[in-house]
Amino acid sequence: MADGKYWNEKIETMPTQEIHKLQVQKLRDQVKHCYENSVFYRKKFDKIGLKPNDIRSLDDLQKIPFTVKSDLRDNYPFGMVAVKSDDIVEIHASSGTTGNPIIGAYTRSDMNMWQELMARSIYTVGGRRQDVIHIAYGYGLFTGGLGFHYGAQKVGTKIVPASGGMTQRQIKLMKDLDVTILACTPSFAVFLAETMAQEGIVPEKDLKLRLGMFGAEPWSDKIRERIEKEMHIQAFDVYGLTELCGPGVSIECPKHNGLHIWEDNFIVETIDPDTGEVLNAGEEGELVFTTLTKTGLPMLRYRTRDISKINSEKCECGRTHARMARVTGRSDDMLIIRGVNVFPSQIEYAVMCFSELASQYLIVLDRPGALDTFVVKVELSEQAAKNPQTDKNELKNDIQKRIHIVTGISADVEIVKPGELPRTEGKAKRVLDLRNGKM
Ligand code: DLL
Repeated sequence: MADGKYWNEKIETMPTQEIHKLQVQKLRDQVKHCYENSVFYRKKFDKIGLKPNDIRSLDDLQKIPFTVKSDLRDNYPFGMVAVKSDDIVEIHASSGTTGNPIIGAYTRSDMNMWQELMARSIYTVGGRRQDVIHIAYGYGLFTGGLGFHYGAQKVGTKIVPASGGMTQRQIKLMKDLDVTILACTPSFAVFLAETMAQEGIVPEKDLKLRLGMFGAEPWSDKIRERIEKEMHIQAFDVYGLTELCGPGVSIECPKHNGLHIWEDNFIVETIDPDTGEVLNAGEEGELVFTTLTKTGLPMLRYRTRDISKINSEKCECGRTHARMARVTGRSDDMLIIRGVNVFPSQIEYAVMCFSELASQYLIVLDRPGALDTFVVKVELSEQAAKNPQTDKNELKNDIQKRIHIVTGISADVEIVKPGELPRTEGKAKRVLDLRNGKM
């Protein structure tokens, strides 16, 4: 149990040169582990004649080919795993581009590492044993709920595992249980704040809330200001992905000048998303992570598709671990709708099995209030339009159910007449995202 300013002062404030030395040692072990235990990595290395011993410095990292989301999809579920099946103790998942989810398979030591990183993250924002944390990230396959839960257990806070939904009840619990930390997506935080205002709750009077840990989707400083003002709290950005562990990859400190990446567990690079060329610190590009301590499903040079930039200077908070700027976007077509990752190809997969529909579809996203609206417009086929037996209401319900099964979230389906959706001459435009600038 930590006390003082840092969870692990030695590691968090370690001089950069020493962190790099530690990273090289761990990188060599991680590469050896991958080569010796994962058929996937061994094949990848053998194909270009690379041996684990060729990786002796951080610069050598560039010799290793990138790992991408489709590698996980193609090797679903356990083709990339680097331990015996019995050593996997927990599995999480997020959306893949097609029917297969992206799996995170963790060993006991991976779970310990994740818990430690989440504990450090909660501690960094000021969370302590005396706090009461309300976790309104979804529990289950999504890493948000349980990731925070494990970290909070290690810090020793009182945990309210609220998960998603039932907004009014969540607010009541926050009030009655003297909740001091709120952990959820930033859009749900805005929604909670709006609902509190409608219910006449004055956070600074009625609640003990003081900190918020928000992530899993992009948000802006404008939204931070709004949440901080409306909830009377300090808000922190938290970043992570299932493939690396879940939340706990990086965390904003009280200086609010970037998110510290836990460099004793990850090496970060930024690359040009088009050419793959490695960029210098400070240049904006796609984040690429290499895990240093993972045993179940290690990731060597994993392309996240998240766009950001890195600042390696020591932070005023005393931590030396490099900081990433807020994620500003993605270099692929993945959409994050109400905190859930959704690929347009999943919608295509869901709607194309209905013979009553033509092949055009359009996803329309908006954010009129705090939460995203998600509409899928589909076109009736000429044949179905002419057929008096076609029951549009039944069809709409069936499509909505199907989309929910495939993506895990609810969409509003609108069935339009044949030929009504816009056609383009070049690449089909499948997404109309009107949320930009609203968050
Ligand atoms: O979203 C893990 C997480 C849970 C992070 C709770 C923070 C809090 P996935 O479902 O695998 O994991 O989605 C990962 O979400 O590649 C980013 O595109 C996006 N993302 C995550 N955190 C942030 C953030 C969790 N703070 C994908 N800002 C990532 C912007 C974020 N985007």
